[in-house]
Amino acid sequence: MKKPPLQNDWERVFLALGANLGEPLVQIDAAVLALSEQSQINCIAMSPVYLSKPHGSQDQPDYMNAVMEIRTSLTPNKTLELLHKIENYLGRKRKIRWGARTLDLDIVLFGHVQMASEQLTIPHPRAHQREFVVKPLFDLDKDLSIPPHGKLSVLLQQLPVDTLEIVRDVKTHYS
Ligand code: A4P
Ligand code: MG
Repeated sequence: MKKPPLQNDWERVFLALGANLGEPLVQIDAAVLALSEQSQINCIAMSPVYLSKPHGSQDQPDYMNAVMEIRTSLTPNKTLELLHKIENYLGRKRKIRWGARTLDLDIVLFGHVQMASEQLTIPHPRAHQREFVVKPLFDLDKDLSIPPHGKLSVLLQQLPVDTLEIVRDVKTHYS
């Protein structure tokens, strides 16, 4: 689909992708494709993909995780709605919170937005505690911070980054 040129007022957004059921890498790539087909989204870059130990219930397979940078003209709530549509389309069953899933798409950062509603908290409230989010975010932009928790470079020092295994060691730039 032909997209309009990137507008300066489109928000710079970082999405976390996670999967630990089915074929995680296939689902992550399918989610990127689905995002790239949206007229109100421009995909900018994709981090390397990591294999990570599960946070929460240990009784589930390891996860594959990555972070994607996009630009969008959608609002935060419309973006969340779209992510849920893509999760459902790609077979996500919401059964157990923090349990195994075919695909989880979370909003980590949305420009400078800070908000907390019943539906949506931005920045993602647990992102700063997660090596599988902080490391790929750092791979995309070393200067980023997660408000109010601070710079990624500092957060990384407190996280077990050495438990991450690289599955796909490429950073992809789309435009
Ligand atoms: N919600 C609020 N804020 C956000 C946000 N910034 N982005 C709400 C996305 N959603 C947000 O999420 C539950 C509700 O959170 C949504 O309906 C939305 O309104 P969900 O995706 O339906 O359920 P969930 O994913 O089980 O819950 P949640 O809270 O998103 O879980 P987490 O915190 O994402 O944890 N271990 C490893 N190694 N890798 C992982 O990717 N993921 C989880 C899920 C646990 N352990 C993991 C991983
Ligand atoms: Mg989620």
